[in-house]
Amino acid sequence: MFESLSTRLQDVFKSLRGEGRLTPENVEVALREIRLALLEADVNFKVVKAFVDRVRDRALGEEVLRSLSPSHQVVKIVRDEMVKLFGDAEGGLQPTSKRPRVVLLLGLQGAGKTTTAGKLAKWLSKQGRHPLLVSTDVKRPAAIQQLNVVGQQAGARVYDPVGEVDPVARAAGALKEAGHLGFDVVIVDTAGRLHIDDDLMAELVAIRDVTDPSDRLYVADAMTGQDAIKSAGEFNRRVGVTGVVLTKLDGDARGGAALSVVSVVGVPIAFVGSGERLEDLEPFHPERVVSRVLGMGDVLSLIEKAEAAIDVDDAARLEEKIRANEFTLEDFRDQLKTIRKMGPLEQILGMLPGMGSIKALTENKPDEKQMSRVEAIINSMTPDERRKQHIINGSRRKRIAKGSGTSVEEVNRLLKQFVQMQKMLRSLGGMAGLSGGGKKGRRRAMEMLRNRG
Ligand SMILES: Nc1nc2c(ncn2[C@@H]2O[C@H](COP(=O)(O)OP(=O)(O)OP(=O)(O)O)[C@@H](O)[C@H]2O)c(=O)[nH]1
Ligand SMILES: [Mg+2]
Repeated sequence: MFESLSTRLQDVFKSLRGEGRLTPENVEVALREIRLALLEADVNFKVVKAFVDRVRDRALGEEVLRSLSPSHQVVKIVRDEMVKLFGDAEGGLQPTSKRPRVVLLLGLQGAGKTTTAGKLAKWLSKQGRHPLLVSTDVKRPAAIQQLNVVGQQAGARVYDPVGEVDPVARAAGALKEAGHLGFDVVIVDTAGRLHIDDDLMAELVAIRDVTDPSDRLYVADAMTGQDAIKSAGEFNRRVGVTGVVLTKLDGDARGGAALSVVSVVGVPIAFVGSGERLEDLEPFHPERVVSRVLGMGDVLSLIEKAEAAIDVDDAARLEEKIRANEFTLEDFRDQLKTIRKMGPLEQILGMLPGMGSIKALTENKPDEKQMSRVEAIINSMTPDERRKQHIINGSRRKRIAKGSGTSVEEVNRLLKQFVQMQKMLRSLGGMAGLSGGGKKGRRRAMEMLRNRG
């Protein structure tokens, strides 16, 4: 459902990455686009404003613009802030030692409470728990029967004392029954209303007081617009909400309103429902959903790895060397080491979205062994040879090949590649110097260098 939001944000990121250097101006342009994308997805305007302000504060912070990849950093900030927007807490139920624990489901008519009751029962049973269901919806004639059917589908027991029409007595009875029969969870389904009214709220408060639920889940239909925020706030004020269940995520709703519920009401998303079947419920994982919305695969963990492996000062020193044409075989070896510090090459490439499917890559996997051999060759050289590779004549090549357990051909190949690389770096450094915008050119050189691994 977050598809169009997702597409728009990804476009913003793409153009950000195209910028060699990040300035307050192009951050501002990106922020404007992000703001529009969120508003278009029906996210509450106050939530959007606060979000954009937070991203701006952090993005313009000094350490971001100084970092190795400012645009990636901005993407990361947007990701972090979005996770916060989604509630910044892993979903599921609250920890409690109470037995039986009680889960109370609240919400407007048709939001999906009864369906969610069945889904939860199924989810809990799968984890070896023993849920007991009870309906307190005595207003709508078929409501109790509906829960009976759902319970049967979920293979869970439903407490249904025939003739008992008092919602509070039904809930209290279920609790007692659970205690007698050893059920460890009681799921209480409640009546919905088209609009919030005092009768309903009083009824819910009474049920809450008699059952003392550890989880009071507000069930929100993702399809509802901004109204959902108002009623969620009202339920929270009157009954107290511990978590949100977002339902109907399989629909084509823009979903922003439901998201705003989390920020405005200040409670995390506990579960998401994405279909009518009882299997269609899962605990909410903000990070995963955000990654999906932002379409970044595991790129962020790749960036984190790179940032961890590459020392900013080392990188600056290296840039300086490249500019002064002093890039040696020793530096080359250090670069290789850095790349290897990030983990197996295959794994690194696998983290890039779309890379796994590129045929050439699967057929022509980067060769870890090859990298070790290159390192071994360089290690077999004397310090002098590493700094001035032109002194490496025929007999030295033979010695290096022998010392590294490789062949003269391999040593030749490496030296040839290295000379080509030096030439390329030199021309890039020269270009950068001429254009005056040296930083951009050097950065590009660094990127190419890193890409060579
Ligand atoms: N597509 C889709 N439909 C859902 C989902 N959850 C619930 N529904 C459907 O939404 C409708 C209402 O669901 P209920 O569970 O009866 O909602 P309720 O909140 O109990 O409604 P009341 O008891 O009348 O207040 C049903 O047709 C469900 O099948 C979902 O995640 N996806
Ligand atoms: Mg219902």
